[in-house]
Amino acid sequence: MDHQLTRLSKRLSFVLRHHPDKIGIKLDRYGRVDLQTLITKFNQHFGTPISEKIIRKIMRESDKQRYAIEGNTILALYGHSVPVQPLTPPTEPPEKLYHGTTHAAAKFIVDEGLKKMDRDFVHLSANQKMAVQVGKRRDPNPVIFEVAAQKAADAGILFYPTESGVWLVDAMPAKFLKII
Ligand code: HQG
Repeated sequence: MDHQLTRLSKRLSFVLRHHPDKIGIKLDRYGRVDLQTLITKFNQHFGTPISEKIIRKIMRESDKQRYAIEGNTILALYGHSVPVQPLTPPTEPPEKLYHGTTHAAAKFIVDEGLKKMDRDFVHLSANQKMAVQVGKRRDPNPVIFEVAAQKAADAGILFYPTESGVWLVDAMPAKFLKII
């Protein structure tokens, strides 16, 4: 994806995940907003204009599915810091999931487990490769945790799938985590 589209995608994430108020839009409880309203307000606020065609191009060319267009609305699929309810009901997870992080964070995580920190959920990856990518954002040689997801689900933890291979949980106690 070219530089310009990446920049627009980051701005879309910024408003749909964290600061809808910055451009004067309101998300519903699932994080959705009317697509045409978003486009109008986005273009009033930012210098580089966006259109439905450009948004669909970003969605096609991104490495990950960050947004979904649902009817006449658009939403970020994960990554919120504003409170939103997941659109999908909780689902039985695969046996294992993964989480990539920094050495500094791993020191806390082995004792405290995974906490959601600044976001609305803890993010788990469907496979090791994705976890490495997530971890590499902040550590060139990230620590990868394997999550005993099915065991955690048996213990009552709710897992919310997203279309992007990211699984969302409220928290993950240390006893279900193992460094691999
Ligand atoms: C860490 C990107 C200390 C956690 C990615 C992580 C992902 C703790 C950081 C998505 C902790 C939070 C989310 C504890 C967790 N003590 N540190 N007890 N528990 N942490 O960015 O999972 O490209 O909010 O390990 O690809 O890194 O934006 O979460 O390092 O899918 O679409 O606290 O964001 O997607 O960082 O990344 P984040 P994340 P996009």
